[in-house]
Amino acid sequence: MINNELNLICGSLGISEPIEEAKQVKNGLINTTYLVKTFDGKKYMVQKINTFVFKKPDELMENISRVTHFLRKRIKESGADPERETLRFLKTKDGKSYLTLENGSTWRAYVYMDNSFTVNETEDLEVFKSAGKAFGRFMKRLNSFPVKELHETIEDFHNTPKRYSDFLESVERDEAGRKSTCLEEIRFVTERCEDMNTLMRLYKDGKIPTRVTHNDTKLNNVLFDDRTKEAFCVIDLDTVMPGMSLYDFGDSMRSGANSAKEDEADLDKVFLNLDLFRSYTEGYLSETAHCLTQTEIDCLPFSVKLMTLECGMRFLKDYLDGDKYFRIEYPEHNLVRARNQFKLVSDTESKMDEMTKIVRNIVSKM
Ligand code: GN1
Ligand code: MG
Repeated sequence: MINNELNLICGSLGISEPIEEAKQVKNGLINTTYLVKTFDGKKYMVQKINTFVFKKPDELMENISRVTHFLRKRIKESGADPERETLRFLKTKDGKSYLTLENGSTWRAYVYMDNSFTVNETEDLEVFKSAGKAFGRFMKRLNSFPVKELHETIEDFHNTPKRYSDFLESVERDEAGRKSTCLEEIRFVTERCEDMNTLMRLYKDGKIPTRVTHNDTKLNNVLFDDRTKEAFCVIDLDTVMPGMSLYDFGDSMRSGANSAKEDEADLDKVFLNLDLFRSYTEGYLSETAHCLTQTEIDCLPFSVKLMTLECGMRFLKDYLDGDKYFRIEYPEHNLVRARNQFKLVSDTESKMDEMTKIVRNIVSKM
């Protein structure tokens, strides 16, 4: 059944060969992704865009087209291979980079990168350092991109104070009748209300610049090379928007420097691994130190706490709303994710001084 639909989609996106094999890839929590192999041996990633989350796929794809076009030029200028280091999306006959079917579903496809792999979590310091370099390079290469031309694909995506007020509304509404089951977690968030505005205040005061940011820098959003084991291409460009560099740094640590998976229920296993923190920071700053401002560098440790708190708050909000946003595998899944993130926040709070020392030490050696 799905193969018939995929054949139709691929055909409309200019892939004439029929599909030999299609496998669902279960990495993301939002879109639905298939790795498709056609009979001529070529491979594509075909994705159904979640239009509940991404309400304007045209603007989303316009952002992606502009950013990948710009990256391709920059990569070529630097002597690297643009086909390897950025994604290439397929086009319909009318030159559009996505397709809406009669049933309303919206699809797009990009060329699969051969000899690559993704990592959901790692203890390997070199792997994580390499991810830091790749996300740093991504920001550096887009440094001169005209950021005002980008659409805000999800409004207020990392606007933490706004996320906090949305969260409080969900608590008040208690739509799924679950509030009584998570009072402790709600308190965890409200006790930290002072933190919500910290970065936004600096941003509004002009102390932190607007940059082109990825906004979803999970470790599994970068591809690694099978042979060299180096991270070479940043993927999942749906949330590329104007933002703060600190969103990307903090979110990478939230996902990659967590000693456990983001939905590990045994909280004793959840802590911030400082060795991983150091490695990623070394990789990231080796690419970006010259373009980051002192305030951005000073806020790196705090961003880890804030992005983790924000994500935990989003999971808890979704639990309170009745699981409308994130894909879940069992009824308490979002609550388990939220608890996990809050444990990581607590651990991060106790390690703030050490993180600051690590950042200073790295910068002093540059
Ligand atoms: C979502 O789909 P995925 O896994 O790449 C979410 C991120 C969250 C992440 C948590 C558009 O990303 O913001 O940090 O789940 N993406 C969107 O795992 O909301
Ligand atoms: Mg993703």
